[in-house]
Amino acid sequence: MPHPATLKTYGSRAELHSNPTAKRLLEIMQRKKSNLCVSVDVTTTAEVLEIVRRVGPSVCMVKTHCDVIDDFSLAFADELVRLSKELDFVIFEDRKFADIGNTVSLQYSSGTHRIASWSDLTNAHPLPGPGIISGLSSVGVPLGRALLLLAEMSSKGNLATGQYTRDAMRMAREAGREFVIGFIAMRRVDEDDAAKADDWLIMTPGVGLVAKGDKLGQQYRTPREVVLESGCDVIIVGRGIYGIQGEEAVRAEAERYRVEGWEAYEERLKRT
Ligand code: 5BU
Repeated sequence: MPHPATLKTYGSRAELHSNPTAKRLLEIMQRKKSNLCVSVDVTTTAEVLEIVRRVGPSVCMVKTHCDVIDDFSLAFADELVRLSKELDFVIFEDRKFADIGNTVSLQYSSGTHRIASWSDLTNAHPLPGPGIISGLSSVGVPLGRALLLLAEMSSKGNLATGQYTRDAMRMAREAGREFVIGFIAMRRVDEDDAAKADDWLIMTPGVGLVAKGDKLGQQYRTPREVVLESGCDVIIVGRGIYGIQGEEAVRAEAERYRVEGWEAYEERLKRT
């Protein structure tokens, strides 16, 4: 039996969310025919912006690691936000918060990066317990932001498996869907009856059409495996796109992944 979320269009699922970022993301996905998020893991603001301008038309979301950018500034963040409106995508800072509620609320709102001021979506490890969600939501909810919990990871030997993954799901359900909109996971982790009653978004890194992994434990699957076979909603691709040589080639590769991801989604909608 396919998971109910995998039989609905992204557009119709927008109505099942009250969180403004979740709604906007699903509407963008439908409008741009894209379930592709590009992860822009380069170390200067100029490179980030150049890649975003190239891949922007093909993506529903751009993912950042702001702490790897040498010359990060709030002016850069302003430009990224401007591009997100012009080119119609959501910004996801992959911060992976992992501390007590009070500390993460400060890390989210303050410091050099002021993540909550420019990033629509961020993520957190459930490891510290539900206080991490409360801390982040006190900052994010008034701004219309959203959170994913890391229920699983793509890297070899990671510990987010079995009971830990189930507990992440339970923690999200108990927190409610005002702020937590889904999970980083490799498959539909929202598979029990209580979870299926709600609409959760599953976003999945470790996606590549060529390489099977890297030397540091990353593991790749194709868009088809992720979207059609595992029922995930968003594919997250980094080096597979921005690592291609040539500016025009980066644009073309993003488009290739968009088409692969969208065809897998259309195929899954046809199942009954
Ligand atoms: P890659 O170049 O496609 O391997 O980049 C993957 C990105 O997704 C990179 O920014 C990682 O930090 C991120 N990621 C991941 O690869 N695996 C995970 O489980 C999580 C994030 Br959570």
